[in-house]
Amino acid sequence: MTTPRVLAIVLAGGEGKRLMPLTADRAKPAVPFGGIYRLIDFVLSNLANGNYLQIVVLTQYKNHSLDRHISRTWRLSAMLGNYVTPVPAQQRLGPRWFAGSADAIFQNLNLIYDEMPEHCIVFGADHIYRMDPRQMVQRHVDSGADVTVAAIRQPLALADQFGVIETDPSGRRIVAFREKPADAVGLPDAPDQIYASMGNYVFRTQALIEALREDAMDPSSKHDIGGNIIPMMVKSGGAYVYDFAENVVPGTTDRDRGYWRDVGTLDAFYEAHMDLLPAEPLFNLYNSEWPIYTGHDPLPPAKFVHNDGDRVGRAVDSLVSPGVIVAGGTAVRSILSPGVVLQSHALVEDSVLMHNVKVGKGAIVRRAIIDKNVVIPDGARIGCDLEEDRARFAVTRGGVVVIGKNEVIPR
Ligand code: ADQ
Repeated sequence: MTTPRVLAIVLAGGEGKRLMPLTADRAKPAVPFGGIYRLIDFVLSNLANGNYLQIVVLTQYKNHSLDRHISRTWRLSAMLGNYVTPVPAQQRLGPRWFAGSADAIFQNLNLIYDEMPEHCIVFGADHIYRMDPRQMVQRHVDSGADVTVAAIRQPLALADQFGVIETDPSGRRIVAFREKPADAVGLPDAPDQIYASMGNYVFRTQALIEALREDAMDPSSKHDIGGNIIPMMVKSGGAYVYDFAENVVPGTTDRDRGYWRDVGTLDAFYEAHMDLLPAEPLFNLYNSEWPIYTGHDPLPPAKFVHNDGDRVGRAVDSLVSPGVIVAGGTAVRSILSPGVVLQSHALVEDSVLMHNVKVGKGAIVRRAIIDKNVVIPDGARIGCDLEEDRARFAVTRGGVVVIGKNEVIPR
């Protein structure tokens, strides 16, 4: 079997408005996840585990922490011709930013010409999942498609958040693709479900270049892959679907196979964290056959100690990162990121605490996402009275309190 030459392009320029305040000063793919990771680590790990090691990451908004994370963590062997390169918007074609995801690739066509791959993988950067991309590329090559779109069944109620796919009776060829329709109908065999695009595509390079050029000349286009490029390719008959349910990833079980979450909203982001916690998690970070890679500062091990001589710190059903000190406090069903400190009698339940959050003595934190460096004063109550919290913080529709990075909470 010959392996085709493939260049991977990761779209990481999304603004992530719906994740505010977590995206106030970082790009969505740089948002921390699961204690020690950032969102972009998941797509990059899937590509690296699949042995796709020439990767460009197109960035745009607030890309500082994203660029730093990629260049510090994702250093592949240049000697072997491997790379993960962050490419910020450079206004190469005049004084304008990327108009949309298609324009982002169009403005960087030189990167494709440099490699002249036979196929281009184009994947989004803000999903939590494991996927072996080789299986999708193989299907794409076998079918001779111009583009292959990865798809997964999702609830009909969420249709307006996704590209919705209709196939021919064989289930392989796409006959209609509508980006975020307000009037989608369910699938014939499951009226409450739709077939959603995962925002992951494999293109025949030549077909991609031609489509981008045609799109660039259309003044009415939004220059969006889901909104413009895929519908164009559907019209010309060259768009096929790859059903994610067929993807088999080493080390997954019946419980976590096929897990995929778009964490574009705060509630989805919170729920995806809770999926990590059960003894048999819905997404298993401990699958060493398909590791999720990341990088972080060298930190000492987490420690659990008595404080005030009365009470030992403990954490149950929780993920505890290096550098955490639980000094007499208690964490239940929570994620503690590096550098978190819980003081005596502090109680943290069902919460996500990002780097260096300090929870003072006797403070209670419930159903909350607390971004980096926030200090919760002694005795504070967060998530205990949502009316009170709404006056001070962001509270999601699902009732999760969200406190932004460096926010100062008055005593
Ligand atoms: P969305 O996620 O809403 O839908 P979009 O906001 O374009 O689409 O983001 C897609 C990816 O492209 C993200 O990784 C984002 O960071 C990146 N991106 C967005 N604008 C960019 C730009 N100007 N430059 C570089 N990168 C950019 C998409 C598809 C849907 C599909 C869902 C699945 O359009 O069809 O159903 O993903 O989550």
